[in-house]
Amino acid sequence: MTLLETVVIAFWAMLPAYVPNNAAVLAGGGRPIDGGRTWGDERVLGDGKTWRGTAAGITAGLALAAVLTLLADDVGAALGFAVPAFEPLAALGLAAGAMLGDILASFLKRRTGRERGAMFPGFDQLDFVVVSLPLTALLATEWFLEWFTWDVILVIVVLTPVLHVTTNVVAYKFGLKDEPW
Ligand code: CTP
Ligand code: MG
Ligand code: K
Repeated sequence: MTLLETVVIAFWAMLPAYVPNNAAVLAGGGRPIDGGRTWGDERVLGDGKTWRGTAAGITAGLALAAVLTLLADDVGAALGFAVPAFEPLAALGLAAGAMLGDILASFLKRRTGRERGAMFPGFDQLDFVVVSLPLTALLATEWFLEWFTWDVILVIVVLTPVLHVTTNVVAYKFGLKDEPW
């Protein structure tokens, strides 16, 4: 595989995990998942993790996976190398895993005294990768092993923080997000 192929496959394969966070930001609001409950002096998760945002995020990830699956053959033919079509369980692992990783990071933020919206370097950029990849490996093992080779995973770990920082700065500049991270 050339580096370009690896980068394209990594990006394509991760799109259903990338889009949920952005959809959650656009759709967020309403009832927080933790229902306002606290653990110790802090909220369990905080007002930034809502049912609506989470549902919208997972739905957006699944919808994008369905569209990419319809396009995979044609795009692969045009590029001259195959790109992944998503099995339903792979799509679910990527989309739900991304939201779960983000929720887990908020849980850890609250336990370490960080207020809602506080920066949490490393976690902010990779929380969704850390949960979506293992969950996908669990739910769709063969599919995962076919596409997520070690070089693809390495590209994801390097590419994701760059993309995350870029999209969040853009979203902040457009007034869609309260903080640029
Ligand atoms: N959001 C949501 N539900 C989620 C994730 C995000 O409703 N599961 C929405 C919230 O409106 C949130 C915004 O998207 O404020 C930005 O997401 P994020 O940066 O993850 O949350 P923060 O507000 O920064 O809160 P935290 O400190 O807990 O990460
Ligand atoms: Mg935030
Ligand atoms: K986050």
